[in-house]
Amino acid sequence: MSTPRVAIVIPTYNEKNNLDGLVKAVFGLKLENLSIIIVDDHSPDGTGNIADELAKTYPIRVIHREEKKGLGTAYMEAFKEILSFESESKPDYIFEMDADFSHDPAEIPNFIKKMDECDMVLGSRYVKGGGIENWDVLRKLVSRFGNIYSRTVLWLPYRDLTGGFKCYKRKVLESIDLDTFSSVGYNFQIETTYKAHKNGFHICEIPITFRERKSGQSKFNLAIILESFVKVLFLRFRG
Ligand SMILES: Nc1nc2c(ncn2[C@@H]2O[C@H](COP(=O)(O)OP(=O)(O)OP(=O)(O)O)[C@@H](O)[C@H]2O)c(=O)[nH]1
Ligand SMILES: [Mg+2]
Repeated sequence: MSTPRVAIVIPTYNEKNNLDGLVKAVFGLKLENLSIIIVDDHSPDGTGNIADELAKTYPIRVIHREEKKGLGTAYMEAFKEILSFESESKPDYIFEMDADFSHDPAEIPNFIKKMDECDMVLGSRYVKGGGIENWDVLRKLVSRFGNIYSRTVLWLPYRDLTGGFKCYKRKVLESIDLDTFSSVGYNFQIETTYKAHKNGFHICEIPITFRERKSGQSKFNLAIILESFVKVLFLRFRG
């Protein structure tokens, strides 16, 4: 296959201290056929304007939404837009990535390489070689428990179901009905992998090192945990 076209989707909410550096680090990899799609939810800190500025220099498309509507719906909107591109500009590989440097841009080439043999690659903190830096014990426990819970309820063989650094072949997204998603928030990560698995795709995991954000505020809260708890049960029993 010729060099695959790669699109990296980055949802942003109040990431003014991170976005510029991240975009430059991604394009600094000098990968061919790479573009970024930023979905900004009218960030009060002006991240959307920074995105527009960056789009003047780099191959970036910015989707502006009028208010904060959740990570899951941000991805869904970006995926729908990508799938509606003219066929010659449709990306072959589509990444999900956080804006806050928790996901290391230097690991992007590892995903692309692994995509030769897989339909979808999950960046995993819980396989050999993966890890987490600077999370407190409580956050680690919640993540561990969330993974064990969803693995068990959904009968999935993957170690990291809640991570947000992952890559899909376009056909995987085409196979998933993006209008039937029940998750608005972070549970989206579990739901996409579950649906891809049910559709029979070959899903692989590679180790990543996740780093706690250095700048900006965490949006993680109890509502996110509760959404996942309930929605995983919904997924299991309603599909
Ligand atoms: N567009 C959009 N982006 C969001 C929303 N919520 C979170 N994000 C972005 O999604 C990515 C992941 O969110 P984070 O807040 O970093 O979530 P996290 O990594 O679980 O938690 P912290 O890093 O501790 O805050 C970041 O790039 C956020 O800016 C949202 O409602 N809309
Ligand atoms: Mg984060």
